[in-house]
Amino acid sequence: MHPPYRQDYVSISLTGQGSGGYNNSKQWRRQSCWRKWKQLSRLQRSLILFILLLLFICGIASYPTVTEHLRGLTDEEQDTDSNSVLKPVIPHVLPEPIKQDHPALPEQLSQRKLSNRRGPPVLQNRLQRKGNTSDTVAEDKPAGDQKEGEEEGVISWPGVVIDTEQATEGTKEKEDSPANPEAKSSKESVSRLEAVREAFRHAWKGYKDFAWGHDELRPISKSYSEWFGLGLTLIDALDTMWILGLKEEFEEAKAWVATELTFNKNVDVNLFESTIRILGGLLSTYHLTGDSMFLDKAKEIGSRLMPAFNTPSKIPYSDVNIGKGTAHPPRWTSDSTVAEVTSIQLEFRELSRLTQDPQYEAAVAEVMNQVHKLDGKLDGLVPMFINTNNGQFTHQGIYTLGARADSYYEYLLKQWIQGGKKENQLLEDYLQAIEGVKKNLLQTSSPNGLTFVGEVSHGQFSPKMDHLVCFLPGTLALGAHSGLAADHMDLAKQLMETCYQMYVQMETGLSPEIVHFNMHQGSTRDIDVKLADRHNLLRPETVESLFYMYRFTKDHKYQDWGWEILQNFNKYTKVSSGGYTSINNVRDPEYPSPRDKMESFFLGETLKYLYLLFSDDTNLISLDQYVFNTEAHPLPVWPSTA
Ligand code: DMJ
Repeated sequence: MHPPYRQDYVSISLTGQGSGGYNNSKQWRRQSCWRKWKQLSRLQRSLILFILLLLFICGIASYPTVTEHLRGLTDEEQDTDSNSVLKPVIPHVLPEPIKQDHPALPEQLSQRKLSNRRGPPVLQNRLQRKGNTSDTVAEDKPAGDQKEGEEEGVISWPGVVIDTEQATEGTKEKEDSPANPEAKSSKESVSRLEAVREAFRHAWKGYKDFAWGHDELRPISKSYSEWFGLGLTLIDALDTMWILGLKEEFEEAKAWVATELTFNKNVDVNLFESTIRILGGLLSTYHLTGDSMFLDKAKEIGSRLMPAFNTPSKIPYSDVNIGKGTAHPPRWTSDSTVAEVTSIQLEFRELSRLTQDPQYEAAVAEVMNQVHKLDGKLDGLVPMFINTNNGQFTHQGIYTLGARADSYYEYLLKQWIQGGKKENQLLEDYLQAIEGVKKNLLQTSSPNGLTFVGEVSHGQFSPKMDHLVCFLPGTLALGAHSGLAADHMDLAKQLMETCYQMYVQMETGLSPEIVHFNMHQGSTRDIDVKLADRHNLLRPETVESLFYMYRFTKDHKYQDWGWEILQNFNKYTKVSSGGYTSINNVRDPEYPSPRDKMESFFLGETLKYLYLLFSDDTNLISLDQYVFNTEAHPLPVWPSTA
């Protein structure tokens, strides 16, 4: 009986060797099974068939339950997936609960959910939708619009990955409760405040990891750049951390200032930049914290800057060597910039008040008095340069509210406010200048009639406007709030809309450095941008003005506009390893081209103003008690002595 079996066995063993025996083995298993089946009795076979049939019937009966269960599992998995979509690319940008020790935030702040809205902002023209504030929430392309091969949430270029995941993106839709608009508004405000804190932490992480104690972070190359070698970003950011309630970060920075910051250095610093950022930052932090260490440091840098005023005209030089105590103009000229010599007054006046040493105030007041009397203005508008030898304006004939003149106008009003609205000369110069703007620089664009501030060059009007000019709506609004003509507020509203359009009409939703407005009938678009002007340096002026406009009008559209801008900073300028970078091209959302620099004013100004914009607490730096210097450092309005 057994030989065939043995024969099979032998045959399989032999053919299986070295000839890919899988088929033979399978065949053998099939034959062997069949043979075994044949060897079973009829009863045994019937029993097996019956059991198989029974199993089959049970299987059919339980199918719906099983599929239901399986569907449930699948849905759960999908939920998990969508939750994972909600998570930002980098875990460290997840929002943390607000710390309870923040002086200005309510305790009930909760952890914010993140949304999965993605994609470049739609190029929008809000002009068609004026008055509808709900329209101002950014619209994103549907997910299906994403280009093939485009990795969601990340823009890459050689050596760089910028995190475009929207850590700040709209939680609004999910959290809104139509039944309770007040709760909605407060929830929204809390989540936006937290988003700014998150942006700050992310920027600070980059600075801490790669640039600690240096002037500026270079987030792409994970390094730093030095300008004055004085920890510029750290000092500029001190009061922002205090205002945002980031106490841990603040304490670390304070320890650095106390132990590492020294001004006895053989280094040339720019008088204006070091006054508004370092002196202003230290004075403001002293006022907010009451810690005299900051005042001591302020006194030291203030006194080391004083040699700048030792010029034949008393108009200060642009540069000072704070170690040697010498000063000089730039190598190529003996001129200083008008905005620079007239935008150091708030800080030096405050230093005199605090130290009871009049020399600081006297030096900067002399500059204002001279500029007040100078020939060469156009209806209160000043040229861009002033000579340090003869004290006269030079390169006359060009009038702008942009670079090199901007903060002259801002400081006329703010000094008047700082001093208790008594110094009439400052007020008169301010009012005359605003009339000069209206008469000479104000125009409207075509086709949509945007009001803008252009420039005059030797009698010729140019429809060019720097982003820097966007400080003006805020300053006009502050003036109107301080009792000046109501039509200043009307102009502020129009210019605010224009500055917002400078963002909205760009493909990244971020403004370029300079725009040109079309004025000819038949133009198809209001704004043109030259190739060389397409960069964005993370500047603050528009969000600064949005803050003033919201404080004074309580119109939520200004908060919504700021929210869009923050989201676009997160989308196009946030660097995954920490920090934010200025970019070269606001018109190319696919390749905004990073410049590898985070300016100190991004932390000193931009994020601070965004935070204050989203806060409904008008006592958080009350505009009746504080005046912001041009680097967003709040200094007190002097108490009345009358
Ligand atoms: C800042 O340093 C100040 O706001 C200055 O007045 C203008 N330039 C930058 C910000 O853009």
